[in-house]
Amino acid sequence: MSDAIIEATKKHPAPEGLLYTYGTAGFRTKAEVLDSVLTRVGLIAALRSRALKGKWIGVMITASHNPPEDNGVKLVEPLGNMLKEEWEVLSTTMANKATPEEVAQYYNEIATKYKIDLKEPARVVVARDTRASGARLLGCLLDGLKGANAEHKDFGFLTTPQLHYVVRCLNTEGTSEAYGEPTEKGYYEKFGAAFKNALKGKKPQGSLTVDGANGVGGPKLKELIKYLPTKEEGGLDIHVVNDNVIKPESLNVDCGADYVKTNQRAPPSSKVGPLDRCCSLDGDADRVVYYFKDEGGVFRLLDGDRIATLVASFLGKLVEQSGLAAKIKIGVVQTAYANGAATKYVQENLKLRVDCTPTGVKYLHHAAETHDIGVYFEANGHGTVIFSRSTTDTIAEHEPRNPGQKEALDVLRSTIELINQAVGDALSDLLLVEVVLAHKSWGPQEWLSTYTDLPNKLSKVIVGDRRIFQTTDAERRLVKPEGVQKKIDQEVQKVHQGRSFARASGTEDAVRVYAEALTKAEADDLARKVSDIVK
Ligand code: 16G
Ligand code: ZN
Repeated sequence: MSDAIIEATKKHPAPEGLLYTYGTAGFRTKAEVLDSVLTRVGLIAALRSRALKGKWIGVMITASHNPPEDNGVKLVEPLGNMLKEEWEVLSTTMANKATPEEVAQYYNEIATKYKIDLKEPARVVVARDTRASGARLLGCLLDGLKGANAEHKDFGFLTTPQLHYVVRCLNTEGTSEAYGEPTEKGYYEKFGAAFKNALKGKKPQGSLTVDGANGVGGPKLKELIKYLPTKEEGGLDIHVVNDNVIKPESLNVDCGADYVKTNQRAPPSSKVGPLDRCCSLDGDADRVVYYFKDEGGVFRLLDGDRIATLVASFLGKLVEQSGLAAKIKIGVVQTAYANGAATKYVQENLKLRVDCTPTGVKYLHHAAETHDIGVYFEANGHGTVIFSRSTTDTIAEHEPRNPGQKEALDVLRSTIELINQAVGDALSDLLLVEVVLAHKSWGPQEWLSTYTDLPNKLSKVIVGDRRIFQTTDAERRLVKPEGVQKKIDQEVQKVHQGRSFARASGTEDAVRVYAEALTKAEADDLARKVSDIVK
């Protein structure tokens, strides 16, 4: 097999002098320097599958919300989770091997070290977003898979969460944990049916305008709509905008979840009226944020924190109304970017526990797994809800004592079906939000009025070497460079309800500074002061 690996690697030589890292979002950088990485990811995926005795491993080619000229790749574990951390390190080492011979040697070293039987089958399922570089990079990946003699299924264009879904389905097919049909159609059927059942006759008010970021999410949502009840059937009136995937250079440009969240404004192309619900997906449709114009025409954002609070309160009520409150506890997981007002609302109004973890889905997901029901969302709109095995069983086996309990239990069960538990999924999340709003008979204004966000500011600071910034306490405090945290603390104390932190980005060569305070002026000022300190 070594010869085949050497051949494959030779076709896509690694550029000199570049250092690749498998970070929080896999490998992600300019697409033009990713060929060698893709081939090697193919080899790693094959090894990972063989290590798991031929379980299906996913490979997604995407750079999410990054600009059109970027691309990236990440690996998906058999149940649809993020790649095991140990394997992130192996991937990084593999990507940085200089010669084809070293690559082949390292392949065998991994096999020896992890006692991987190279005669085991290797099965890999691949998909990509709509970036122009995707087809070329797919070719590089397939060369790697061929070199490792791996079997593969190519699903063409999918959203990242759809790929996670397919991977989970393939590995659970025919078991008691079967997740669904391992096809794109299976995805639409599952979530379409769950949406209808979870609505349980409640009709969504008004319409929803969805900005697809000119990425893969737009066409996939249009497909999903075919499986949803129509407006006439009591369903949702959805308008898809920014769904131009024919022009890949428009991906994430002046639209999409990241644009809306970072700039705290609607895409300039938005034409909706006051109180019309809108949401934006990111380039691979694993994030969603909501927003609307209030009656005074002012832009209002309903971000990941808002989705988390909305969903946690809804599930809390359903659990209680089903007669399960004594058996099932809900926990909410956030990162340091969660608005202080959101954290306070969950703790004081919803009376639920809040955990804070470092940025990155794997940390949040892991923390959410410690709860019966774990609701996790990043403020940027990435998140989902996960139910422990025993909680799922408890809900499935529970016998309602009266019609009220039965009603709540039915909705709870369909809501579980509607949630993509493998990973945060913009399409599933938006259907979930719509179900909650329909049940509560809420428009965006009612949703917004549950609490008032503290004004905040997020800044990006370019520094000489971001690796010197080391954090503790879920990234809320700096331990290095020495003395910097003390200076930040001094500035924070000067403003009302101030909070601020600085952390090295995991996806860009920069340090991010977050600040919040009682007034916008104070938040902006605090962000500026802290940026000056870390510069
Ligand atoms: C990655 C993470 C996302 C996080 C973002 C932060 C995953 C799948 N994605 O996109 O959760 O919010 O990085 O970026 O974990 P930053 O480190 O540049 O701030
Ligand atoms: Zn994304």
